[in-house]
Amino acid sequence: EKVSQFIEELPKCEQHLHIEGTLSPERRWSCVIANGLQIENCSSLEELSQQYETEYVYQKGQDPAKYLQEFLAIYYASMNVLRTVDDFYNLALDYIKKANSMNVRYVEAFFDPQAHTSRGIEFDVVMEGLLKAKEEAWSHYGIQLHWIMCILRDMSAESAIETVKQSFPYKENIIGLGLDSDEHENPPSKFQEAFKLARQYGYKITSHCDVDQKNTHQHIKYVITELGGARPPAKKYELENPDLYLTPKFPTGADRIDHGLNVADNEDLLEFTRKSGLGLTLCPIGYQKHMGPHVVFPKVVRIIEYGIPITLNSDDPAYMANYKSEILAGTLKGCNLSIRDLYEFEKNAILMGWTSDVEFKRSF
Ligand code: ES4
Ligand code: ZN
Repeated sequence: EKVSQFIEELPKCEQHLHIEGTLSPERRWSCVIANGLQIENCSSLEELSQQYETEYVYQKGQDPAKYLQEFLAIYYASMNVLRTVDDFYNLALDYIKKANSMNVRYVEAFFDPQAHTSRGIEFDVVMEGLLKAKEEAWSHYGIQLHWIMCILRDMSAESAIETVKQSFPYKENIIGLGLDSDEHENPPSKFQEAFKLARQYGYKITSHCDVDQKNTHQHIKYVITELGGARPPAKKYELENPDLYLTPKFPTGADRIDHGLNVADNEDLLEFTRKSGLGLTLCPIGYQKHMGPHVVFPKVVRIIEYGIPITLNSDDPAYMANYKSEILAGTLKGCNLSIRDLYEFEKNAILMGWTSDVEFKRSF
């Protein structure tokens, strides 16, 4: 009908997507074959697809508090098949083709280098594949793809610093540093030094503030006010194009918040977040699976009505079974929004976007 046609045609952005979370059963199986590997209890693509549909999706009755840990266990085990430059290139290009089919034109995607280096894959192998895909995304599909490197917060602060240092030769092709993986007992403050270093390299800064975590409000406040320390002065292109960039208002802290749904828990936090000038990358359809729509959608509505800029995103679409277009349709319905709202969220994404390409932003 009319709404789905509007969604299909709307030029769209993606700002909260883990590229490893787009690993389809088909691509995973082709890596198994190409690399001469085996997957436990699985001898065909059909069986693997079956696993994705039955075991990998959140099951009703599973403990919601353990949702993140259980998801991450599957996510890391699954990406073990990624070994070569071609594997990373194909992984990313599969997503770009999917994005192109949905008219997603601007992408800032996460990757998790430590999930690969910790199992013996060279940092350079990961980067070579991802950067080749970035070039192809632009030259062949006209999609701007930018990479946000993420630190695994359940690994050490030292490993984080080491990883940021490893990324130095690629700094022109890494747009930001993020923080993901298991938030339990892993506050953002643990990584302050790594994030300060990232700022020296010119990276923008963001962090997951996952939903309903222990000390979630503290973590959100820390990310907003402290993470990465002093923000560098605005770039010339940012100052000259204030209509194209969201301007963070506090002198210190992150440039964005990933998730952050719990800002809706109290008025103080809502007010504080709005004052910060930061935007949130929400993934409402992902939360809704384990938290239930009656909890998630009112919080999303509260954040929107408070005037905090948000974008709608798909997080780990191979496992959460929803890509961008379904995210928009599902959130529109769940929050009782209008297509005008969806248009505004894509406009927010452009404002929140970190690219220095003002021409592209203006043309969007
Ligand atoms: C993630 Cl949803 C989520 N949270 C934290 N870390 C992640 N890595 C991939 N998806
Ligand atoms: Zn995420």
